[in-house]
Amino acid sequence: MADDDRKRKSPTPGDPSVAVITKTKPQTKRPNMYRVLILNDDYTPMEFVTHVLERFFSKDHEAATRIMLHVHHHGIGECGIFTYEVAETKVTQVMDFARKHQHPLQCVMEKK
Ligand code: TYC
Repeated sequence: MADDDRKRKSPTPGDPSVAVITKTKPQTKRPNMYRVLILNDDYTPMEFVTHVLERFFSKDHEAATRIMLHVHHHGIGECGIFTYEVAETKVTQVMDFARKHQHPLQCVMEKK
């Protein structure tokens, strides 16, 4: 090959004179987040709801009482925001716990 040709041609893969720079894309994708909500009803005792918020959502007694009263007055309220699997687990835990104690408390998740 003529010298002029070699300069114009793309370097051959594997040519030890060629440095390969691998650009890694920063992984900045945030996961989808889900709101876990509890619904008001006429039968579940207030103390039970407060206990649920302390037990499954790590709220202190004051925060749990505030959320419970918000739900009591407004019909619905937020327990927390989680990734899909965590939100799903919380909903199942609350529903199982309410059923076990024969309370009609409802807990749902919604995409943010
Ligand atoms: N409304 C219920 C009562 O008066 C209390 C309650 C609060 C129930 C919040 C559910 O998510 C709830 N006993």
